Amino acid sequence: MEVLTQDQKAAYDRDGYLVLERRLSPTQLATLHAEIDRYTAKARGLTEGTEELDLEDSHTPDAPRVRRIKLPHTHSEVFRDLMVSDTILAPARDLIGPDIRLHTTKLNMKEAGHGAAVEWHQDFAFYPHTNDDVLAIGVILDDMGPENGPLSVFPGSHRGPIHDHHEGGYFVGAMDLGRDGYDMADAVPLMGPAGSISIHHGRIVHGSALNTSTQARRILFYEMMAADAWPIMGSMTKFSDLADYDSRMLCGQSRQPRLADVPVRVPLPAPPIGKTIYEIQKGLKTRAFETMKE
Ligand SMILES: O=C(O)CCC(=O)C(=O)O
Repeated sequence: MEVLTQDQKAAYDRDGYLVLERRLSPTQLATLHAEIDRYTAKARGLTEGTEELDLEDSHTPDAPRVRRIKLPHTHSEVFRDLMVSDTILAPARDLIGPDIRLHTTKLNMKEAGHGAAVEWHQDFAFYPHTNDDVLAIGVILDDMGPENGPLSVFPGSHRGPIHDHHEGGYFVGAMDLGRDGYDMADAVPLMGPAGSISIHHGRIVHGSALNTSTQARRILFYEMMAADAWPIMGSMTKFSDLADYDSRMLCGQSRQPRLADVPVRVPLPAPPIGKTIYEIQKGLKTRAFETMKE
């Protein structure tokens, strides 16, 4: 083990998540915050999202509202450098081994007063793989409390089925908690001071509410998997060829696929609208979380 204790690893295996408090220094945090400001300044005047920025439905050119910085590692050295640092990769290696491939990155903003909810889902429903050594590391960029829309998880749900994320004949990227036997009261919010790190398993059921508080809740996700977990048909893992796929190695070496006995559902037919989870989940008729009333 590089940074985690055996107890932390056992807790992750049992519960499907971990929170590691205060892993980033105040200087690192300040650098990340400044980099975010550089991006959000670009939103003023925009009438629609760009390659870099996904905008809230309530965004206007004069009152800019950024929902997500898309694929930040592809256009920002600050976010890329953190991704390949031991701050991120050492705990990942402790959990899924030395050979790791990137799935994607995103910085979900959830600004004070309006940051969008994300409906309950399992990441593995969006990107089924040949085994489930798949996880997401969240860099918590603002103090995360119960009021500002923390990511919440159902402990142990990563050991259960992959639930149906379809509605109206399409993949809508969200499940129905009641139908699938969950009680919202059992969800655990992953909270901690800014600079902490959350880790959640690719199969864990998770979601987060609208941020109605006066505090921002920004979190930077690095999603990755063991290099021997290969995407299966329909997985929203985008690559053009093997060279492109292998260029996503974060550490160690590329591996041949390893097949494990894991539950899988195929996220097809593809959603009729959009590419981001916010757009895909618009296909849902009944939402668990309140949306902005504007
Ligand atoms: O930002 C959040 O609270 C949840 C994000 C998430 O689960 C996702 O983007 O897949």
